Amino acid sequence: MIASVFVLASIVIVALLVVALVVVGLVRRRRGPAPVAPMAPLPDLLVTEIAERPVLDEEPTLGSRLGASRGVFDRVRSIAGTGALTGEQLEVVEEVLLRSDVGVSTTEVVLAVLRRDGAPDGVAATVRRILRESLVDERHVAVDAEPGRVAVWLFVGVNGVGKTTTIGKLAHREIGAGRKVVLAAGDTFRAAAAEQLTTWAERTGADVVRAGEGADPGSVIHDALGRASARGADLVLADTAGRRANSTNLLDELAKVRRVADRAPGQVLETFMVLDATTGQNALAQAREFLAAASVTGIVLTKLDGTARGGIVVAIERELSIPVKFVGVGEGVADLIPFDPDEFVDSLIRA
Ligand SMILES: Nc1nc2c(ncn2[C@@H]2O[C@H](COP(=O)(O)OP(=O)(O)OP(=O)(O)O)[C@@H](O)[C@H]2O)c(=O)[nH]1
Ligand SMILES: [Mg+2]
Repeated sequence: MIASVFVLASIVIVALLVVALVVVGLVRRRRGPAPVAPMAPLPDLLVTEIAERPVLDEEPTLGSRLGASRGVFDRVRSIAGTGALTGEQLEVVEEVLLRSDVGVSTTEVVLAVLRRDGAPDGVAATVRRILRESLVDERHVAVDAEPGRVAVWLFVGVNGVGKTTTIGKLAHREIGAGRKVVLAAGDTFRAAAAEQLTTWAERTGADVVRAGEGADPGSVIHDALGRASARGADLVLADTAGRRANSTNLLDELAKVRRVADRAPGQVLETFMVLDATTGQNALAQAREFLAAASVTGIVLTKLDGTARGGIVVAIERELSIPVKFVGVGEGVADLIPFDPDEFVDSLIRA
């Protein structure tokens, strides 16, 4: 009898202990994890160059994708006051501008103005104003061909800069605007290029004309124009190769492709030079090579989401006098934005 009372009591005690443990566990979980000691602050240089993570499921805006480039300007934003600048402050401005890749000449202009006038509206406002003045105002994108002809946009640039991806994004955009679009796989250097373009055509609802590896790019463009006019399409987006297999000059070939594309029924309205922003000043050197041969009408600057060197836009427009018409801010189909100079300088510098 006593033994069974003892066993019963033990079972009750064990049960109570288990219940108590469960309750304590639940309360702990509600309170969240134990607090973690705060991390030591990062050194200045790192803080300024950390990109804000883009919000990928929203329509991109320049502001939301320019985090790394904006970070570079933190040190300019933090210069308080509105009078003359100290030598040290001028050095900070110079360093920031060069780091953001706006280029030496624009940097010198900014420093000269700050030395001469001080910063009556604040340093950031002065820098913003001068960068904005370095950007062109006219950046119209031509899309309406003469009656009976088909508009052609040609895409040129060295390999890997983002030509094919940009064509896919623009097809999406123009089809969304109600246009009928044909893609011409003029990069016949490797078979995968036509495959990649075909995938974009399927994704966006564009038509695509392609030929085998090594085919003549001119004849692909010619066929695409035939298809476009037979089907009443509004726009042909023509891809080109960024390199050549043999000694044939790439620029000569581009000139030839352009001649074919501009022959009726085709009419070349835009020749976009695609540049990769992450290559900074190298992009500028590349552009100079292409300019003469390809009659470039606009620049598409890709990968602005992945660089702290967004200031390269300023260098490009100032040095080349060719407008940046679109910027790539990610790998998705919607990640292409018509370039707006006011929004751009605000995204970089405004407090
Ligand atoms: N983050 C980011 N990546 C991009 C952007 N544009 C293109 N890319 C990526 O860059 C890489 C090269 O893009 P492609 O479109 O194949 O470049 P391409 O100029 O056609 O290259 P070739 O055909 O080899 O001459 C791909 O991985 C793209 O997803 C952009 O705006 N942002
Ligand atoms: Mg390509």
